[in-house]
Amino acid sequence: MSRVVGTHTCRPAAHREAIIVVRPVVRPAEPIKVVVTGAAGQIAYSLLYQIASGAVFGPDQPVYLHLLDIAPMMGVLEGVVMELADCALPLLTGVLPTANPEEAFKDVAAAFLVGAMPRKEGMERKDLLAANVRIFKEQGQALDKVARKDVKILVVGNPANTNALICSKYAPSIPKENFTAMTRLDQNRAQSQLAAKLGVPVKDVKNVIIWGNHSSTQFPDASNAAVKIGGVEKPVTAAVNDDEYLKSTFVTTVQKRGAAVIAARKMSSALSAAKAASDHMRDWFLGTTDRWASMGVISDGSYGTPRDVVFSFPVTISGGKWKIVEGLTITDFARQMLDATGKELLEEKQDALDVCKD
Ligand code: NAX
Repeated sequence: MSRVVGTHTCRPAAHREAIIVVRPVVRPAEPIKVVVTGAAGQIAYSLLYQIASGAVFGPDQPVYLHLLDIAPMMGVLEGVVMELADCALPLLTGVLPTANPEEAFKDVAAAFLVGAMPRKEGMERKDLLAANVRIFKEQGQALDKVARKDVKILVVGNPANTNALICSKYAPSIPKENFTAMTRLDQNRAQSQLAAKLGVPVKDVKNVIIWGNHSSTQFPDASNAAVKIGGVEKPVTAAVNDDEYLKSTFVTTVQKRGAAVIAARKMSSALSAAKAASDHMRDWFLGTTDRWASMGVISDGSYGTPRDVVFSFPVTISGGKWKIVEGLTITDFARQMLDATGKELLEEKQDALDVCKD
């Protein structure tokens, strides 16, 4: 359908005729329901604004926010709801704060699963995994029951990859491809490190890959990355021209960046984590352009990785579907790194399955 929105007669008098300007009628999009868990926490505090302002689903897509946190945090959450109202955001059509997962996940099209138990002093990695895996089992069951079957789920809460796997296992009616884990913060960190090293704007570096687990075994890999210098695109490896740096300092800086932020800020990354979550979901909904994105996705065994763990791969996305980038060369060094992070994911998976048996 179209409608005439105006006429004008700007040609010389001799040729004067009405030019009819016809524009299609653009109906306002229906709001989509989007849930954020851990909504009273620090990542959500930055993330909610980005979602509600249009940075994730586009400037024409209204959103209805569902905010899930635990019962003791409902007072804090009330303050977050007040602040969202005070932002007077045109795309935000409503907010539902709740401590009930089934209410929170009802009919959602996108889920940011941020909420998790933080690591407390003296807590072993295994204890943290046990506590959080139980949360993601319960949330998987609730998603299975009440969410849209095409819901796109991003797990941020740690251990993100294994939480995503467990969540998927307990939501069998939702395709496995719809459960992803966040390694975009690691990708953004890696891209930023390379841009600084080469003295170029961050946008001029692309296709850095994060392989494997969002943990200290992740493999930040610059071997397929490209950089634009003086308008010409060239491999990052050639531009850096320092193999040792790319295999050691670059890798460990990215792996340990989260700890460095904690040491400086006395709190974990939140602003950058929220930005990365936005980037991940925006690319998933709206598509990647000329560059790859790294996402934890269910492994099909590509590149000799273990199947059926949530492993971070480079992907391209179109029409809301991700696809692992194929045909990359895996060097001996990369092989070792991929095997180490794959082994850790298999161990985490086994630990998580043991917890779920209880
Ligand atoms: P905060 O402790 O500030 O917030 C977490 C929120 O989750 C709290 O409000 C808490 O009440 C809530 N919560 C706990 N259990 C819940 C449940 N069962 N249902 C709903 N809400 C629940 O942590 P924040 O800094 O926001 O970090 C959140 C998670 O992100 C942590 O697990 C953290 O380790 C993880 N991160 C993951 C990153 C990634 O790249 N994948 C990077 C940043 C971050 O470290």
